[in-house]
Amino acid sequence: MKVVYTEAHRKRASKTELYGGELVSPFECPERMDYILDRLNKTGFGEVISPHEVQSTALYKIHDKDYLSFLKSAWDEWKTAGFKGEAIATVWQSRSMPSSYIPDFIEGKMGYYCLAAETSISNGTADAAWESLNVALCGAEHILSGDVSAFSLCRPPGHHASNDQFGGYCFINNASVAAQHMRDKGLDKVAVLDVDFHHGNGTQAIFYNRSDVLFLSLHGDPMHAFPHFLGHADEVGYSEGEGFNFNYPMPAGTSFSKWSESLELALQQISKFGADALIVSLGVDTFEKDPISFFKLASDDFIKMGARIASLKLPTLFVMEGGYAVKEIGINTVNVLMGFEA
Ligand code: OKP
Ligand code: ZN
Repeated sequence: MKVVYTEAHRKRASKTELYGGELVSPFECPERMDYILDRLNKTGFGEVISPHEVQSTALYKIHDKDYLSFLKSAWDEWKTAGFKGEAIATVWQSRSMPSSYIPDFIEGKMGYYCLAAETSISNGTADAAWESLNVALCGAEHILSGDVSAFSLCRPPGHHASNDQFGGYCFINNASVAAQHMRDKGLDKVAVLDVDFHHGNGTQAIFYNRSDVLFLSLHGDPMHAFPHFLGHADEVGYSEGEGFNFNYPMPAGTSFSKWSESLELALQQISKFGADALIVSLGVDTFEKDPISFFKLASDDFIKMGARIASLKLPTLFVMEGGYAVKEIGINTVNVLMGFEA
């Protein structure tokens, strides 16, 4: 399987994450990629290739044009305002402030275009986000040209980013744009299966009223886990999209035997849908030692996960999302891919 990767992810080098009332070093760090590459090298798995620049209009169908401009200028505007630290949102249009104006000043714009305050914007963030998108699109191109599988080693991740909001370490929804690109290039039906520990709220919101892209997410119950405000089982899609969105929230302590019951239900839905291709939003933060999550998957379980996904026999693009047990992230990620190929 080809593994698409670029060193340009290092431009995403934020120093601060607001966590438990403190500014800490971000869980979503560049070293994550080093451990995955190291494991690929050690096992000899896959063929690591650099992305070529993919021409696509899919980005503009998934994300709001003004949001994309905001991402590009946010850091400069923040510095111009004279702030000393990294750009962090602090104020939101809450239930009690129902106006329809988008603020002019960067502090207001941050709240408008942000969905969670842990994610700081700093120098290079937008560049890295665009490079990460290109990695996803390049993987999609390989699937479109006939490869049975590919792995887009994206960083920063994407599944929390919606049409016009960043957060949860995500800026551009890589998996969603890849799905749109596949649709634009002639595939009729694409399924996105999100196995990251966190609900893929961005992807869900993007495709919520569409029947051409099926979205399914297995995740920690949002009553107890980020993103807290989406991901319940009764969110089934809207209008045209009704019946094309499936959530499988699970409680703390969920082990692979329980988790895989949800996976089987999701796989049945994907078969029934008749997808032409599958995109897997691959987060390995379901791992038992993940520092910010509460499932109990063991390293060997990721092999079984990959094998079960392969049973669909669909062209499959893996797109990297989360996973914060940095020392084990390589083993767990490559285990999924190896299980898939076996
Ligand atoms: C991004 B991805 C935990 C706080 C979590 C943000 C998590 C973002 C996860 N107490 N804050 O889905 O892996
Ligand atoms: Zn996650």
